[in-house]
Amino acid sequence: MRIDVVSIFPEFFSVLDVSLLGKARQSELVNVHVHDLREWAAVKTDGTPDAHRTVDDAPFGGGAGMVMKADVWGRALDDVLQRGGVLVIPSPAGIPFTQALAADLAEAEQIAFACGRYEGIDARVAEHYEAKGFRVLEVSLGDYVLNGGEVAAAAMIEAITRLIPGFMGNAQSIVEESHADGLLEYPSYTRPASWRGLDVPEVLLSGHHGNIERWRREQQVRLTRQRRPDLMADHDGDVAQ
Ligand code: 6GU
Repeated sequence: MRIDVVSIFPEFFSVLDVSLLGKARQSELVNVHVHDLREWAAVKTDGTPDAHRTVDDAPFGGGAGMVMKADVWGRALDDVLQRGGVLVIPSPAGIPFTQALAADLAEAEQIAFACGRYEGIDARVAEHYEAKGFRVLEVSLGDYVLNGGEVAAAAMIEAITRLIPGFMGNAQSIVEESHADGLLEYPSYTRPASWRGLDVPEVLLSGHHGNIERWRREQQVRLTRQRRPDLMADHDGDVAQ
């Protein structure tokens, strides 16, 4: 997989060099290229130079904040977006980013992340690339507002790349983790069996695999009901109602 990120804060993405993702980059399962949007702001569409390398302007219709310019984004994405690539635009107004969407995007040949700041990117940019036949997704991490798309893109890149086959050491831990089956993960414990007066649930020490599996499923349902009742609709027939 190839990932391109375009941002006015390319240095932010040094976080991708560390952790598991750094390993995947070295193994060339994923190729990440980070670009500075201002590279495409030095010369205007009419060929005249822009010494300030302006990337934003006031919104038509008035209102607070600035909007990122379609012409600058168009020049950048014309260069960066490959044939068959998916354009992802992080936005608090986007569709929800879920494990299912991450798994879907893990199959893409290329993903280009267009990280906007301020009040977002001129809406014609998404419209243009959609009309050109690209898959374009405006995607939100959740119902809160970040200053820009950078943190969201980094989170999405981590969630997507760890699903690329061969990336994770232990494929079973992907099958069992939170959200893989629409439920939150069961609680985990390790030694010592007793710590500050708190004991590990007896069943986990029993060696009885059937009972352990049943207990873990009950815990998944209990935690999901308690913390994420919105996820429970798909599991109405499950244990421990
Ligand atoms: Cl994708 N972008 C911004 N700016 N804020 C967000 C978000 C994205 N997801 C949640 N909040």
